[in-house]
Amino acid sequence: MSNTRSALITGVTGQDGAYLSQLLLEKGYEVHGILARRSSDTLWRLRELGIENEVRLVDGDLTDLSSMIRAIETSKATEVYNLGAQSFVGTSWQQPLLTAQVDGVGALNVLEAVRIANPEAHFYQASTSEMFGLIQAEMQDEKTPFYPRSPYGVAKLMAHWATVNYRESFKMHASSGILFNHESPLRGIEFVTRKVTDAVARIKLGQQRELRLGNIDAKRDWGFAGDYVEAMWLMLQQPTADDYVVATGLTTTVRDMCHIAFRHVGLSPDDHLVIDEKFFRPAEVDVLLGNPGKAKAKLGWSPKTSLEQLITMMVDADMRRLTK
Ligand code: NAP
Ligand code: F7E
Repeated sequence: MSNTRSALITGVTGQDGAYLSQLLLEKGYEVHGILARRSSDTLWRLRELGIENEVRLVDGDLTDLSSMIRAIETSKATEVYNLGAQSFVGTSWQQPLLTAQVDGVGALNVLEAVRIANPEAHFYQASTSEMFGLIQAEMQDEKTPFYPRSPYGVAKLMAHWATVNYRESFKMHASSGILFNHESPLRGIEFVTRKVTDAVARIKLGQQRELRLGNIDAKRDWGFAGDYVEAMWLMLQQPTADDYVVATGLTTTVRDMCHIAFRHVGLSPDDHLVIDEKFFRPAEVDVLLGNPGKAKAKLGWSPKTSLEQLITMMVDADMRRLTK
């Protein structure tokens, strides 16, 4: 009988799925990941980390309960990480029903699949600071009331409460990580940090002249995805399941984040940044600032990467990609 631990990750092709796979493989896990049917290549992140052939891919979709049950059965996973989502807030106003199906009902499908196929498995739900939305406290922690401001936030709130409810109803080891924004060189190009670092690299290389952004007064608590996946794993190693805020405890405007990126290549945003109404949202989350005190005290987790280190790492990675 093998002692190898087995994990199943939904959203394995996403930013966090790739870093979490890498972490679990390093720890000796057998890693299984849900691969949703797409016509284009979605494996580039696993490839960049050199683990494309080490992750065992299982066909499935969050909106298809039967595929989730089969994946849990065949993987024999004792840890299930639900990271799959339509995760771009802007798109959630264009596709609110899809976002609700994938991010809300999809999470319920995974919870049901765990309950049916292996109720002893430890479950992680990728909750989000977007649930705080119109913030009800200057610094948000696990006790701060929620006030989502987008269809994405609303769908994620359903998934969060479903996780709490399955823990309380069925005594499942179901934890919810309320993660604040986390970024990396593997971040999707539509999110503001990567949009900025990619544009800065292109401008430096003479491939682009301007960078068009929306609300640069918005403030976010940004950390490094590689640090944050460790917190996910730590949650599932605890004797009891719980909810944790994962954040840096610092907040920065989009404007100041841009300055870091441009400064790194000896340029100034004043010469390239254009404000474009097109990128403003119907309802904005003006500021987010998380208190990671509980995660520090109970999980022994703390962020290791500063925003300056994160953004310069991303600019350097985009420069390398573009000059390859
Ligand atoms: P991401 O890069 O957008 O990855 C999303 C993943 O979900 C992709 O693998 C995608 O597959 C998959 N997916 C989408 N629809 C699916 C479906 N119907 N069935 C199965 N899989 C599906 O997101 P991320 O940044 O890694 O974030 C991971 C999770 O944490 C998400 O749930 C996100 O909402 C949440 N979160 C993120 C942050 C953050 O700052 N990054 C903060 C808090 C919470 P394809 O590659 O095939 O599209
Ligand atoms: O926007 C402002 C925008 O799209 C950050 C997701 O991972 O984190 C992410 O959601 C801020 C917002 O991330 C542009 O209005 C200005 O205030 O990078 P973002 P997000 O919406 O905070 C949370 C925690 C998640 O859970 C989500 O899955 O930047 N902003 N100008 C812009 N944003 C974008 N994308 N593009 C712009 O041009």
